[in-house]
Amino acid sequence: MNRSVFIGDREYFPGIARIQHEGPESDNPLAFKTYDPSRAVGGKTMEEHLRFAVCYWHTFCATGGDPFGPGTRVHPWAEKGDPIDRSRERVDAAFEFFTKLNVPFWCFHDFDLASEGGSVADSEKNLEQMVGMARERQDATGMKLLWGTANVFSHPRYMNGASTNPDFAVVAYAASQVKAAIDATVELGGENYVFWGGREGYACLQNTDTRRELEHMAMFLSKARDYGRSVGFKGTFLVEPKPMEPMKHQYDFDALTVIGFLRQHGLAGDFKLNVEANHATLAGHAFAHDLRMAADAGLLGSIDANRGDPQNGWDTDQFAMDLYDCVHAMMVVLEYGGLGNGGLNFDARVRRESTDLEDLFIGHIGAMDAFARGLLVADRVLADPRMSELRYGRYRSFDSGDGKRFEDGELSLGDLRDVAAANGEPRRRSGKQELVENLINDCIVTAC
Ligand code: XUL
Ligand code: CO
Repeated sequence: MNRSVFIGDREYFPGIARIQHEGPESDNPLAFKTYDPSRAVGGKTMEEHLRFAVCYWHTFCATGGDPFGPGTRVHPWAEKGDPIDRSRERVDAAFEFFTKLNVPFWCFHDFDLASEGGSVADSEKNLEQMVGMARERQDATGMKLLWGTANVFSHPRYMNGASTNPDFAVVAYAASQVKAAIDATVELGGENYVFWGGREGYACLQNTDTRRELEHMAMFLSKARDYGRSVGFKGTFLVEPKPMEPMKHQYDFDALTVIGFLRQHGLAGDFKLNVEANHATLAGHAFAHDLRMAADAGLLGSIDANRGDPQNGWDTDQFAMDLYDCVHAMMVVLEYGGLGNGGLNFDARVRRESTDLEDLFIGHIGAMDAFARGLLVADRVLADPRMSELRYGRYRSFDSGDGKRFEDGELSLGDLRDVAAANGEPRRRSGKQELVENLINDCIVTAC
């Protein structure tokens, strides 16, 4: 792919050239040690397996503010007084960053790409203008859109929810945004469209009609799906589970909750899941657990790659540097047959204390290397016949005889009792967890 390094009037990351693969011996913090886009792993290149995406909001909009203090990073693309000028400069900075980092995809919310206007029509106009500019930059650089979405959680009007708001006027307003964001996603050739229900939940159970709100959420998603299909969106709609924050309880609690909801409302044909690591851990699960639940249901769509911090029970959105997390995640992805038209979006932000612009690169490079290592290790682990024996061999008693008849629904509870009486006390079979863990550790050494 032929990509120029920067295409606007100004270079926003001077002194940083295109990030190259320099191999494990390199001590250059602005080089990949493991991620090599063209390296083949099991019949596909690393770029094809990992399908990395940079998110617009954390990387180009957020400056490090937290509930106790303002931002700490100064963005040279946010200096202009006029919001439209700022949006335009941000697009240039973003496409320079994408190109230098050498990622194939990006993701956005409507109002991190454009500024919100004073009316529905003004907001639509602002978004259309910025989509036009992003489209030109995509064409010039070869970048592709992994997904678009609408921010229907930040504005005060959404304080009680968007599609689940008790006030119909707010539900309709949210629909106007989702419609425009779907149009933008189609215009930019987006492969997916995401719904993260940031305020779809409640702060107080006693003042909430949960039954009605959940029905409204299903109706809203169905109408969004119908609209998307009517304007030619052929990609996948994704719901991103999260159990809480900002609300006390969010309806899209975790992967299994969302799977049940999609199936209950006949949405599972068009919708899949966008599983985010830090959301899974907030729900009390491992990242790989939620990935596995989505994969088992055939509904793993895409990934928001990040991590939390066990000492800090909120959504810290740190870059995914934990190698075990990446290995365990890639084991699920590879067994699933890959991410299809999904990808690995870095829904992650550098720390408030990381104030150099190069830290934006360093965070992404580290996580891209961590997932590349995860891919190599997972590929090695899954190719080891001991691993499949340790996992699937445990269930061999269901492959024939009474075990098979049980799976086929042919044995009653009484039949099962008779089998138990005839067999006597079952022999203990070791789960061999330590052996599984040792095997993965050995592969970490041999595969990287
Ligand atoms: C918030 C979050 C969002 C969604 C998109 O926790 O993950 O950025 O990914 O709205
Ligand atoms: Co996310």
